[in-house]
Amino acid sequence: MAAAAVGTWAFSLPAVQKLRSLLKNGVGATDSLQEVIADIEDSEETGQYIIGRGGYPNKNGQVQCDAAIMEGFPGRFGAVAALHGIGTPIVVARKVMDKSIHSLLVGEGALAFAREEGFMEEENECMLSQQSAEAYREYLGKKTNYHGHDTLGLIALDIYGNITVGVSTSGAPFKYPGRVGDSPLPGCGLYADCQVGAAAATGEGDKIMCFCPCFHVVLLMKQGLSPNDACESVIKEIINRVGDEDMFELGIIAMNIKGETGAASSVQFTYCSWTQEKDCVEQLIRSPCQQ
Ligand code: SD4
Repeated sequence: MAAAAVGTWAFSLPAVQKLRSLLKNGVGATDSLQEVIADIEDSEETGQYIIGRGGYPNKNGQVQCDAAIMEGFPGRFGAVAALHGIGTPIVVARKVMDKSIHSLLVGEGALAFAREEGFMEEENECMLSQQSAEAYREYLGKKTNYHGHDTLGLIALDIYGNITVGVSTSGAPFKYPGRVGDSPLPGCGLYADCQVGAAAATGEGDKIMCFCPCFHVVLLMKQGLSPNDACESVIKEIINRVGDEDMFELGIIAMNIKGETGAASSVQFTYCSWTQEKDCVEQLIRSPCQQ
């Protein structure tokens, strides 16, 4: 079977390139995703894209992360939310999927579980980068809200035909402590079905979670729509419901079980895609969907 990978935003390019090499070498979809997402979470540099270490802290100055992973097999899902002090939240989410009787752990409970699984809790200072600490100082000075919404979402299909989707974010910058976005919520920030495909979302999570867009995209692919058409149809339906004026930032990537990829967005959106058939990692741009 031909493998494939797709990721949100231009900064997912190195992750999709690495997925290409892992998947071509026969590494499974879930292991590959965990590895590339953890690399990005743990890097201070990519924190500016609202992910993991170096991500923007909450309004109390603490970095709290959300991460989730979902395999296509029914019930294979694990997530953590509002987790602090851990550089690779996706790895904890994977442990929740594999080892816990629960699916989603939050806050102190998620941290306690991580400790039990052997993760070392780090001081908050280690989770901040120079850039995010500076941004926080500015926020404290001006109390202005930052309006960036990046988030890493990745989908991988391995040569054995398994599909997995993973999402990771430090959430809305300077958020209320304990705020959880769309990313760790199944159907909202991500969804996968081994007979159909998978989807991942990025953008304004407080709004996104009201529409379950990833479940909807997978449902439309099940009804025969291509990944591109399914994403576009979901975005347009939401625009129709809320109106142009009130539409919020929402980008969706999707892949069907044949390894075809697609995306759509309410804003200009870059995503990265690779299919084993073409064997070329591409950065593709989607213009904002119109009603
Ligand atoms: C969230 N969708 O938590 C994620 C990430 C984001 O501003 O875009 N944050 O809402």
